[in-house]
Amino acid sequence: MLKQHSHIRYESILCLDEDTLIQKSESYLKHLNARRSLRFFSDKAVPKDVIENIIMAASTAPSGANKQPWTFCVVSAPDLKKRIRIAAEEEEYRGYNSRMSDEWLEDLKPFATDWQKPFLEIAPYLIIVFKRAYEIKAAGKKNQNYYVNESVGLACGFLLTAIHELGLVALTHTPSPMDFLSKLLNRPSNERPFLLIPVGYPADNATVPDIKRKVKEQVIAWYE
Ligand code: IYR
Repeated sequence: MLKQHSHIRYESILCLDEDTLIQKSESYLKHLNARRSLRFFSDKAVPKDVIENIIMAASTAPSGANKQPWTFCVVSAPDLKKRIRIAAEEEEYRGYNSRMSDEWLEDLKPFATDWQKPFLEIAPYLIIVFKRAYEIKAAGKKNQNYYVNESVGLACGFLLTAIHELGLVALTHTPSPMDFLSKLLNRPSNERPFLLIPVGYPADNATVPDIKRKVKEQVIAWYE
C-alpha cells in the first residue's frame, strides 16, 4: 500500500457472482430506463424527511477534492413558489419570444413546452441547486473549489436517481437566465444557480413526450 494520510478501510458491501451481476445490471437498466422528466405534478404532499434524505443521498456524490461545492435550497412556501413562477415565466416568455434561436425552438417542438410553468406552483417542493464557485472564509479570504460544474452535475444525477427510486418524479428545469433565483432566495455571492428541480408525485393522467433513447451502438465505443 502507498503511504497515505488518514485512510480507513473500505468495506465492500456486495460481492456478486457473474450471473447475479448480469441479472442485476439488466434490472437496474430497466428500472432507470423508466425514469422520465415530468412537467405534470400532483400537489400531494411529500414528507419533509424524504426530501432531506434524497438531498443527503445527492450530497454523497463525488466532487473535486471532496469540496462538495453545492447548496440545495428547498422551497415549499406557496408565496415564494409563486414569486419564483412569476420571475421564471418572465424570463421564459422573453426566451420563447426572442432569445431562443429558430433551431432551438424547432428542437423543442416534441416537448410541447412554452413559457408557462404552472408546475412551479403545483409541485410540493422546488429544489434549487446552487453551485458554490468558491468558499468565503473569515476576513473575506476565498478558498478554491474544483471541477464545480462536474461535481454539482453528478450530485444532481444522484438526486434524480434517488427521486426515481422512490417513485417520485422531477424535472430538470433551467429557466434562462437564472440570476433571479439568487435574488429571490437571497443567496451569497459565491453561489450561482445551477438547476431548478420540482419534485413530487406525478399528476393523474400525466403525459410525457414520445421520445427515444439512443441505442448502445450510438452511445458506446469499445476499445478491446
Ligand atoms: N428553458 C425553457 C426551454 C427549454 C430548453 C431545453 I434545452 C429543454 O430541454 C426544455 C425546455 C423551458 O423550460 O421551457
